Amino acid sequence: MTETTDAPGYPAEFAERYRAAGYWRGETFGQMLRDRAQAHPDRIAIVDPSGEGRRWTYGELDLRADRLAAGLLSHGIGKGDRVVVQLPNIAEFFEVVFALFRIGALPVFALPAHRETEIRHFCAFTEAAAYVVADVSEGYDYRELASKVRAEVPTLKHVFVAGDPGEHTALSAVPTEPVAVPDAPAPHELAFLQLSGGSTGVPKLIPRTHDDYIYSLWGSNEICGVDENSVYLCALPAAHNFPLSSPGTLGALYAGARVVLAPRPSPDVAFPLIEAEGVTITGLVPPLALVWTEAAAETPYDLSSLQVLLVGGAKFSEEAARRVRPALGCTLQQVFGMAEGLVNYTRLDDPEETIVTTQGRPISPDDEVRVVDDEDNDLPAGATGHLLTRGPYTIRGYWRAPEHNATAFTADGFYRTGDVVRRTESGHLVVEGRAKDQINRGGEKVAAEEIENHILAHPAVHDAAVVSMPDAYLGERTCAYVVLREGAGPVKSIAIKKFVRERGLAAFKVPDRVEFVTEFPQTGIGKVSKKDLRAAIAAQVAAAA
Ligand code: J2J
Repeated sequence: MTETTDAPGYPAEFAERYRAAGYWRGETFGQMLRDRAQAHPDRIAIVDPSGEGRRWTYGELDLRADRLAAGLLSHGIGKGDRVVVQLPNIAEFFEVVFALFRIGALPVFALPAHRETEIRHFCAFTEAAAYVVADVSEGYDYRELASKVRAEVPTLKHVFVAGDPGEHTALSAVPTEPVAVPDAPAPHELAFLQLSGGSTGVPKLIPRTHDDYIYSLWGSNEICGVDENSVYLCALPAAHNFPLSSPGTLGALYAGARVVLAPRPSPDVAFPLIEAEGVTITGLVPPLALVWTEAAAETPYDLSSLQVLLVGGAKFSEEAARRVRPALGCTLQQVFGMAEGLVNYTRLDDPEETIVTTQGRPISPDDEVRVVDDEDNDLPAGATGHLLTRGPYTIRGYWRAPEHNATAFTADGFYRTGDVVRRTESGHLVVEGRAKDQINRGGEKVAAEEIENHILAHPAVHDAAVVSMPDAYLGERTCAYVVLREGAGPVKSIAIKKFVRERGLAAFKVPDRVEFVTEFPQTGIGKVSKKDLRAAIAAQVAAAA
């Protein structure tokens, strides 16, 4: 068992099976980078066009990770310590995470969009020893955010800043001469904590091991055709599980390929990089894939190197999917994945109909997939129901969340994905809906309960219910239904939005629309009927269109 008090591990019989089957290769991230650097030190690993532009070879990335690892150790950061990493798509992201991997400290992957409330929670809940940020990115000063959080979280001893450190410590001042790492992590141990999209009041943390995550990388590489000649463009935020691992930047590094970092995913930034670097593969969420297919028609840039476009994170409509190959001249690969584990891909040689109408099939022959009814009974082939899964890279429980784990997983260890799917005869999954109380805003996940709690803190609010509303561009946006307190004066929707924003949340969580009502529709058992609210706002949106 890899069981710890922090996170339920894989039962011994499963771990043995996954090792025997060759899925778990007994590698760690730290050693993996060392092996690649020794095999081909002069090959380019990371291209970062920001600033002056940087091109780090595998040898350089390896040495930087070693030096930073030594510096972090000298700052008292060591095995098992948590370090919240909130960096944009810059080369330092990889220097930092590989340094942490090497010493066995656990990166906690925050997104650049996260703000004070989220970062405070990640730092406090994980009792983080350090927080790593960029100085200023996209006009936002992360050093100020760090100062606030540091004042509030006693365990947080260090803030390291890529760039001008202000009152904190410059990341560039940390590296020292490489040292032998005491107690280097073992393959079955935790490598990092990833964030869940979540449906609960605060985001849950996902504990991933070296063994399990590395399997998802090389498994993805095989399915997506990533090898040492590939060039992966990281257009989405690097910390997100999709661009990190499906096959993502870490998959590309595993293959000895080249990673190109796009500071933003828009065509005006990404297309020139595709031409200049000969990008062969990249991943996008559906709204961006639509923007790219439209922009490709008029672009002066040569996109002919692009072989594969992965699209996932939210449902890609069949109509949009059909446009990819004609517009971009590459193969579409739909990917339906989750930071908790299971990742499905359409295969490169699947018939075009399968590619445009399904969300793929699992990476592993040992990914167990069940489609069940509300009582966990298996449904007949082809029926639509809840997706449960267990397998060699799917977690058995969230980090420090025993109560939540009791319901988020079945007694025999299947993860309840909250997704509603149908399985085709070929074993491909079609995502038909969602049972979890979450809004999927073009791939960005918003937990309804989290936003409801923030709205409820408003003094004039009696009750709040957040639901999805259809949106032509993002697929879904958020609509907050609000019941005001009796006697509360008039409140405008803009005031509710401003209130939520000022509570220090990622901008994508601010409700797109606020509707005031005097009461909520009820279900038979007296709960708020979100189904009715969704139907009501969908009708209103349709009528206005
Ligand atoms: C419909 N819903 C999808 C799809 C994810 C690869 C790709 C995506 C993620 C990801 C990831 C979907 N169609 N193609 O981690 O490695 C929704 C489902 C799922 C949830 C997971 C990866 N692809 N989804 O999106 O942890 O609801 O991971 O359960 O952010 O996104 O969200 P997340």
